[in-house]
Amino acid sequence: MKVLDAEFVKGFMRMADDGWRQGWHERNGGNLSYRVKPEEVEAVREEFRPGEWKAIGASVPKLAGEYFLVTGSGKYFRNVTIQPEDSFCIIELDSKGENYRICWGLVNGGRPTSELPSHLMNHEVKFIATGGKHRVIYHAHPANTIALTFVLPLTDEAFTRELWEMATECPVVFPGGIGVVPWMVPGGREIAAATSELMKQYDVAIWAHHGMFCSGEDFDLTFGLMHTVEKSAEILVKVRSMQPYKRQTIQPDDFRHLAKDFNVTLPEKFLYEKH
Ligand code: 2HA
Ligand code: ZN
Repeated sequence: MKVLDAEFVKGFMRMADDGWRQGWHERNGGNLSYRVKPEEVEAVREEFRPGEWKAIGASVPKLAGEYFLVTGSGKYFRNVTIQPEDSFCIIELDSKGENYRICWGLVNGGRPTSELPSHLMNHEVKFIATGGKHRVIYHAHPANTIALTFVLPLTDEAFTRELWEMATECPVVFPGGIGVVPWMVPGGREIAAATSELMKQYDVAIWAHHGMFCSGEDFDLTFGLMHTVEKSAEILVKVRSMQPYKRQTIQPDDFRHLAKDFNVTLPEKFLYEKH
């Protein structure tokens, strides 16, 4: 089968295009990666032309030998559906999880996303934490979430609680909460380590003054998670634009009742009393 005819590749392209249409991917902003299933690799392997091994810039031994579909560095999400072979690639990791090689795509040259260390370290943490269930890591620049990083305290507790309060579905969609990374230089091992540390407990990490990372089992769940967090952030921006305080909101005990009825566990550290 041709790579571009495979369902997992079509799903990847649709998600990238959905993100572009949301306005989350100005210029070359954002990046997306998917850990390809063994049977999906076999189905398209005939088109693979492996290149040179190159250093990942991080060590991910638990992902040795895995294949990833990943957007290219400097490439535009806007072009993913119309120039797929130029915009993303399939990479293979070596037996140590320290080097990668491009097997398909990026036909006009280039390399995988500048955030490859963050993507792969997040994949490794989630691979361990979910027993291999999570396959998608998504980074985008949604404006409302970024705006909140200028006005809310940069803590997991503040972001989780404020965004839970803005839409009743939120504590059900991300019951584990949200992690926050303070401003750091993007692209390197340090921000990758800080993000993957948070991904041990959360499926969402916000990068202050930059954007968001989400992890999930498939394209629908991961896109839906980013979409839900950003929608909630948009509501908070609207509320704060009307007046600086909320006249009424969902209270800690309301969340406890919701948790019981919806069978989710909401950590008590997010249900603090406000003064
Ligand atoms: O340009 O979003 O964080 C890609 C990015 C870097
Ligand atoms: Zn970014």
